[in-house]
Amino acid sequence: MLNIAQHVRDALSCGNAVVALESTIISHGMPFPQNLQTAMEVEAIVKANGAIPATIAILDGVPCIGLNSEQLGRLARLGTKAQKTARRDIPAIVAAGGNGATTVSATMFFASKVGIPVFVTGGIGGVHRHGEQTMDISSDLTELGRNSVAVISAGVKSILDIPRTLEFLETQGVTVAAYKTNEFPAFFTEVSGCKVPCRLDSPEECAKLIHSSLSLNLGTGMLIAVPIPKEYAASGNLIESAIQRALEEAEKKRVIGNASTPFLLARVNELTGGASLTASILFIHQYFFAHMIVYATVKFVST
Ligand code: PSU
Ligand code: MN
Repeated sequence: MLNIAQHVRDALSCGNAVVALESTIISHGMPFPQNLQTAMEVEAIVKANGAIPATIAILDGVPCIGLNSEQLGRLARLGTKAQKTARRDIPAIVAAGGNGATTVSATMFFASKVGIPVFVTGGIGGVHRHGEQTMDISSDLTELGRNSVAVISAGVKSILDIPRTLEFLETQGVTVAAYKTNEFPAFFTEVSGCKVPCRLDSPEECAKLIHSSLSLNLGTGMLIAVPIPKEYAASGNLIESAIQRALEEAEKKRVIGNASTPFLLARVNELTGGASLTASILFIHQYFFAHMIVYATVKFVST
């Protein structure tokens, strides 16, 4: 039922480093052709750091672990015509032979199935604002509680309720750490007002943490958050103000459920005249450099 790309299969069988990448960020995160360009650049950064990228998506009903450039192009062109696919959506897309762009939860599920221990992305889902009433809590969080994949990300955007997201992760038994900071980062800004239980200051420390979780066979996932580089703090703060406005609009328009994240991100982009998209792309590149530094030693420490 799974199609593992040959280069990913080879790397896994030789014990070489493989990094999982999600695909909702390609289909719903930005328009064509920026999405394709970003996806290709991100794969190139992973390769430049000595690992094999495995972008995960469902094409014609087949879950694909690792996409070739033609498949990546197809997904980028499909854009939002590909269905945003969280864990719960997987059986329906497969049964219908459809095209699904996997969120963090579905990507983690497939990464764990084929034995990829590390997954790098931009922002993950979390507890939505007013989640205590709507119960809109991303399945990314429950997936982190049930799969032993380490997700390295830029934290959680402030479109979400960050304190409750961290509470929920604690309940799920997810190890949460931040890189060279005591605070959990909020993607566009380094500060969220929330302390993390674990701080890591070097790639070696990250690698040891991942290794200890895996060797103890905890079975739960891990979130390592890498904050925005200081030089982008100013533009990050501008985007933060647009986020507040987008949140008010979403509430008035009663945008709910899985339409909420794409609505908010698109609206923030409009409100900032495209700046948030440009910044996102830039930040994603920066994060990938930071993330890959983290990843580079993971394999070394774990063997
Ligand atoms: N947050 C972002 N950018 C994103 C997403 C979340 O800052 O692109 C995407 C990811 O694919 C994530 C998904 O896994 O949205 C979460 O959606 P939901 O809140 O519907 O679970
Ligand atoms: Mn949701």
